[in-house]
Amino acid sequence: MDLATPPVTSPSAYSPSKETVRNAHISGRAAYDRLVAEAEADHEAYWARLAREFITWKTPFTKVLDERNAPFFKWFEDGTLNASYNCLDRNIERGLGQKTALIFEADDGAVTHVTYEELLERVCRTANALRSLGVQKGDRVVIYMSMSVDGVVAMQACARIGAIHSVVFGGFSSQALRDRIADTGAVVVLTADQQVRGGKHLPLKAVVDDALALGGCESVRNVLVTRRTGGAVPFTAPRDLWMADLLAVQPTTCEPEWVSAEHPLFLLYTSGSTGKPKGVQHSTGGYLLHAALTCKWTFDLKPEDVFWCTADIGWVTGHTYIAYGPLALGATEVVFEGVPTYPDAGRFWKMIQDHLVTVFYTAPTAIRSLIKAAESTPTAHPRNYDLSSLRILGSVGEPINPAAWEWYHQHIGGGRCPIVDTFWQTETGGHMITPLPGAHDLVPGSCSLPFPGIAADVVDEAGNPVPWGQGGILVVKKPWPAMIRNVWGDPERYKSSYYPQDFQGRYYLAGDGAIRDAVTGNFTITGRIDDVLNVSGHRMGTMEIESALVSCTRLVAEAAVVGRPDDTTGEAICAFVVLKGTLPAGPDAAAIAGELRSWIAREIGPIAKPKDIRFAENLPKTRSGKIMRRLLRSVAKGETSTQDTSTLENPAILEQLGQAY
Ligand code: 6R9
Repeated sequence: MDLATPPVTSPSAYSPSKETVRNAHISGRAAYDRLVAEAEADHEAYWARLAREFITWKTPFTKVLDERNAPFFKWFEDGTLNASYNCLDRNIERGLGQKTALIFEADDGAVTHVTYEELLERVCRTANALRSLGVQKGDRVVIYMSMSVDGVVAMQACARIGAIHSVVFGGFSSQALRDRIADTGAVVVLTADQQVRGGKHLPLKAVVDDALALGGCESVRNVLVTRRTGGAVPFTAPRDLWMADLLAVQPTTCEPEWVSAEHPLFLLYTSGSTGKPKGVQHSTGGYLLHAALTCKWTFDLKPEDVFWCTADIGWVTGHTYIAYGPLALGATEVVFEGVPTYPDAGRFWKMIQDHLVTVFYTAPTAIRSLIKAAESTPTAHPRNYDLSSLRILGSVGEPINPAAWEWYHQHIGGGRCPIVDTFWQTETGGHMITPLPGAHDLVPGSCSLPFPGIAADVVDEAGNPVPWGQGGILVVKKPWPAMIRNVWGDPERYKSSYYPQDFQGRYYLAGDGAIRDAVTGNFTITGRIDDVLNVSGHRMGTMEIESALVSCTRLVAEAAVVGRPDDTTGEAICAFVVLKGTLPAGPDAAAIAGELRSWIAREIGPIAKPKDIRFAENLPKTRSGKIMRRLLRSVAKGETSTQDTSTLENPAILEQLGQAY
């Protein structure tokens, strides 16, 4: 290294190799700059060009962006298309019928290859089955399934007939499932008898039954059940139907429903800072465009690649980068049913080796836990596996800390694979700020620069740009095709959450803070600026967990929930609880904490269980009665607070709150 000319900013920047640059779709920084300039010169023309290139339209659009009813933007509205046609038939017409679309690896290691032709046939039969039950364009279908070929088929089948799917993560409880079914007004629920994770059989159909029994789901006419384990499940005729019986009598082709580009493709529930989860509504045309485009440019996806995104179809990453993006490009992708630590923590590395994965996309929380495992169990170390097929690595869901980045780069990528740290959200549909492997220098901890055509910036509370080097609020200044269209059934909430009056409704508010590097302009995301927690890459509202706690009326009088930093999960949930009875201590407190954790698992799902539960006779409040969350956050971190506590009614509670169960 030439010490005479030290780099001005990022001392640990990695430049892409000449070969990576030469072969990349977006080859070199100048190519990136040209795209950015093209979008800046004419935002609509830029997106229209790509929409014509990436999507096969039944009827071409004549108008690109409609801003008349801003912030309810419309893109390509008079164009018609079908998402499933674009992901399946179109590839077969291009001669890819025999190409493997999905490499499915089950929990027990059994592998199934599904070609594009086979996938199309399964999708058509399922689509016909839905139609035979009267499911029509615009009807909502809830999918409560685990990672499986059937899960992807279910999503594509809905798209084929213009039904709006809403996938609910298989780890959510019956209560959470009920809330989502009721909010969507779904007519059909697709599920499986059971799911298999880490060698264990876990219920799915039984949870659906419980959810429907909770009431409010009268819109549901049928529950279609796929057999996964063959385990005994409750069955209520004529509402419940076995999928296999229905499929056996269906034709193998199915005419797609051609829909407007603005027709909703899916709803996906995600946590906000207040109230219940919001049903994020996505469009068909704009969403599919960004899914395909970002798959191609961010992952530099080529026909010979084997792509593996480890996300679950219950999250947006599994929608864009499993169910739609790779298929829209005619790629081969791995779909994995199980968990990274079963049968041991070498599972991911073995699968990369076995399936010759070239592009691997996972979450920092998985990397951090596998680092720990590799350090404690030598046999699970990636050095035991041949990972030379890898070409590009990706990260998503939360900030990746530089130490995890370096380990990922060195031990998984062999020091040669660029890491794309992709910042985006359920609401954005696809990548927003991310390196492109052949265009950007990589700086661990930074997601680099906006995807071409995404007008991301950092502003202050009044909406004025802040200078590079100063932290602020992340906004997007122009609409983009894949953006959220609405909060299902609640347009006011859409407006107030994403286009707040703080910025005169001009900018999309992401809900994250960010800072741009003083010299390069690279973005670093500094975390949520609202009451949303990110635990292992899963978004959760503190209010949601609080209301679940206080709904345990037998025990809980009051509760406050905050996040605190955690080495493995990024953030951990810390709950402060005032009980109805006397303040417990020792084993009594531990037992009640255990009870409350099970309660949360039942109300929301195991992912929402607080890591710490702390009991006190009271919560710290301001004179006006507001819970002092900032104080609770420092208590949760174990900091000795320098904050003013003179307003506390009972300072002794601070000591009580220090004890975690
Ligand atoms: C795709 C997804 C969105 C929130 C987002 C932000 C955090 C996601 C990130 C990241 C830093 C990254 N986030 N990717 N933070 N760097 N590369 O995760 O969607 O579940 O809606 O979460 O996750 O805080 O606002 P979603």
